[in-house]
Amino acid sequence: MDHTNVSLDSLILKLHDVQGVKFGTFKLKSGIISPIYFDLRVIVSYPSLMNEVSRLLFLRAKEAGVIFNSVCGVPYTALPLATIICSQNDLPMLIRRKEAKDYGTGRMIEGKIHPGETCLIVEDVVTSGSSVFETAEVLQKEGLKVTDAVVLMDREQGGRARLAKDGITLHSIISISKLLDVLLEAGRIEAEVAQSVRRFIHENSTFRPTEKNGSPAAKKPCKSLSYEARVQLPHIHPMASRLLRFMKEKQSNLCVSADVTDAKELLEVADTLGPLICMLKTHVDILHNFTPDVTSRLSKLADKHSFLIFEDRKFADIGNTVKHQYEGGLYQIASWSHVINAHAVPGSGVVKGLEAVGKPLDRGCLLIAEMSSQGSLATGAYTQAVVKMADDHSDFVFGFICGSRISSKPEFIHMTPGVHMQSGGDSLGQQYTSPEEVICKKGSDVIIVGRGILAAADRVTAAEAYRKAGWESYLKRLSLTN
Ligand code: S5P
Repeated sequence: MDHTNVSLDSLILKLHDVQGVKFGTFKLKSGIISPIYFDLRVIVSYPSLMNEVSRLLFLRAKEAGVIFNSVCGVPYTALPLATIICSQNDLPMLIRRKEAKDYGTGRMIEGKIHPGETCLIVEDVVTSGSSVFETAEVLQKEGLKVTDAVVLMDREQGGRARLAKDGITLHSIISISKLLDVLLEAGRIEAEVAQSVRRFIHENSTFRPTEKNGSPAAKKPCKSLSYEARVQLPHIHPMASRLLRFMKEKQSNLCVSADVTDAKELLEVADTLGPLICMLKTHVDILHNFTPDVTSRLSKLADKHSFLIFEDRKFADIGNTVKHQYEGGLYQIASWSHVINAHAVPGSGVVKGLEAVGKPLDRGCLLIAEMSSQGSLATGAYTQAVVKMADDHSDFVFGFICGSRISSKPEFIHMTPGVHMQSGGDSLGQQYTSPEEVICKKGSDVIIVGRGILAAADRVTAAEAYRKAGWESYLKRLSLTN
């Protein structure tokens, strides 16, 4: 038995000692009669218990490889737990107000908010997941990301599945099954009591997942799965699987953004950098000398060097219009570009329109969930809504343009632009992050690099440096999270 198990068993017994968990007949807020009741508020009267719970919550997040910048406790019981975690681990804390102040700033969150950063949620008990979700919503409205929550007790009544649907992975210290096992073994409860609690939990689930990805591999967060393991996922999109294969074979998570205005130069970039990249991103509408011949040559180069072509058209109109824009016009994008992207702002019609054209051709689409440019409006609740749209259209959408990992589903590919070895940006609002930050810290999968390579005196040497940096960051991430 390892140390964590020993302390977990004694923690369960202590919680029972202080009547944090009770058995009997209890009328819940919903009117339902429950044979078990948790009142974890009592633990504030037991400092050593508070410290132990806080230590285990933090440890759980670390073990799961969660990457976060700040911590927020769901009011009220988890507030002191978050305080201890932050104080002992030197982490910034955020406090969610239950009610907005009617004077001063009227803020719902106290503490310094850095939009774009990730906040870990801490909670005492999760039943349906709604309290965690409400806190996540408030944080997201302020531009923060919420990817994970840690909880002392999971009542196993659907909270985990419900939160997963909203892109939040729940990590618990104690499950109700474990609690019953330990109390039963210690002679604290009778077998019939345990049985009636199990039946009650089974019959009172608040959420029945309808998602298709129930395999053990699919449940592991993507940051700890290798690219090749993700190829094997049962519900992986064929385009994601093809890309992950190229990435693995070429040891490259580099997508070059070939933002050049001359067709000959575009083909030269594709041919010389082709061996180093998994994807080539184009903006064909900036070419001054576009002819259909350019795209047929580009397709041949993609075959020759094994990379995908991604026309960065950013479709953003009603379904009927984007259908025409994708299929026809001067560029006939659907006929040669493996991957396209779209803004979610028009609603799901944009995806449906694109899908009608792209699906029969086995194409794939990325949704723009966040942007690298200063002052981008694609944050918080908008980003979450994009993740939901992707979930709802995963037959065609296989990933995101984003700044960091925004979905816990390993089937989705996260691609990040605004990447440069040197920090800073340009005079028009572009903001740069390093390959290591993007892949290792933010948990994204692919770096998109334009001027970092195109503006270099020797593009091949620069591309190789980015390939190496991206790949080594990925290997580092794997070693940190496994
Ligand atoms: O948020 C975004 C989304 C995209 S697709 N920010 C971006 O910069 N892009 C694209 O990535 C942009 O259109 C350009 O083609 C590339 C970044 O180029 P760089 O030269 O700044 O690396």
